[in-house]
Amino acid sequence: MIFGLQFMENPFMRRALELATLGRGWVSPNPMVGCVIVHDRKGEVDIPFARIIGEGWHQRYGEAHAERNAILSVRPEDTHLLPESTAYVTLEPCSHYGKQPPCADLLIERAVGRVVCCNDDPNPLVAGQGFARLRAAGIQVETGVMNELGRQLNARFFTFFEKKRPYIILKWAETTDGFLGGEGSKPVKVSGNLAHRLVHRWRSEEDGIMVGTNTACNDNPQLNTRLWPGKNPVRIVLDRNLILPADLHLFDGSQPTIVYHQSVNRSLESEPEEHNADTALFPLDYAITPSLNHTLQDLRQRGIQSVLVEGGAALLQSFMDEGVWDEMRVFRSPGLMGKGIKAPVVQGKLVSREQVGKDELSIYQPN
Ligand code: AOF
Ligand code: ZN
Repeated sequence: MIFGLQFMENPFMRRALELATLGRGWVSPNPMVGCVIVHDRKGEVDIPFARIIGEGWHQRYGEAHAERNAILSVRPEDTHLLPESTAYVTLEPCSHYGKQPPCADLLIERAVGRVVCCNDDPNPLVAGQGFARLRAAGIQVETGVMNELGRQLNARFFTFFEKKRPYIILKWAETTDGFLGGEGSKPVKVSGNLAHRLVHRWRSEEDGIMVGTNTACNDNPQLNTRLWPGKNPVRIVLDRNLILPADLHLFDGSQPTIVYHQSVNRSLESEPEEHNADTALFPLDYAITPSLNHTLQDLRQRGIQSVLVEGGAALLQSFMDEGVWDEMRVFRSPGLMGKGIKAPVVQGKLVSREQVGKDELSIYQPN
């Protein structure tokens, strides 16, 4: 790889990255992928004279990959230009039969002249074989272009394969004097309406949302995306001794819900009530895991690539203590509580800060 290639701006790759983001919230556990096909005589023409002849992105899980959508978008009168064109793809074209046929084969079949990518695919089903197949067919291949932005875009996908656990986002709202909840068991609203809505958007972007026993019990959260048009994540609740009452929203069967516990005898009291047979309900899934790490491994086995941890304080702290987190999203809200449950002390480096209604949102990443 040429030095500095990973940061160098390329307008076509920038466009492909932009297209990829349109799949956010809809493609997981697949990565977001974009593809731009440029008639540039295989990179010989200066960029100002090159012309985009096709564009596409991976839109929905299970549906066509980015490369196929880009190829399909090329007008019939332009298809003869493919051998003189470069496909800018944000990820190595796949080489396996999954829900879709291999993109590498399609690019070979349509005789695309050159393929340029941001990242190699860490999925062991692909991992270099896509590039090998293209090269074997005589297609020029370059990778590592805007590599850093590609990794940021699919941080969940890369974390899942490289760290072998889901991507973890810790989220909470605290008052100016550093409390995230009151003294009693009654829930206290800390952040404002706009922040609330943003959290629902975040929920639609992750595979799972996790809460601990106290939060499940005191706040009785629904953990859905009713304030945002998006898919509902899997609900994950840690209920070590299976003490949560069956009438909580969490157990209403409206979304897939996993209950992690350490109780060998699953108590009958914790079974949900019989539901109305007319509605399609998800059965609760109970799993015994002795530690946080085991819980994460179980989630990995289930293909859950990212988890938004919504509290409470003890659960958030345990992720920090174990050093398993990738982002912290903290709302700081005006107002003082004086006493109550102390918010965790933030760690890591500040990567962004912005105002969301009356609340200030700060995002941190590990050092
Ligand atoms: C690509 N282009 O747009 C995407 C790729 O089950 P499948 O067939 O949808 O394959 C999923 C895997 O394919 C996924 O884990 C990742 O390795 C790759 N995703 N590859 O060439 C795309 N979304
Ligand atoms: Zn593919």
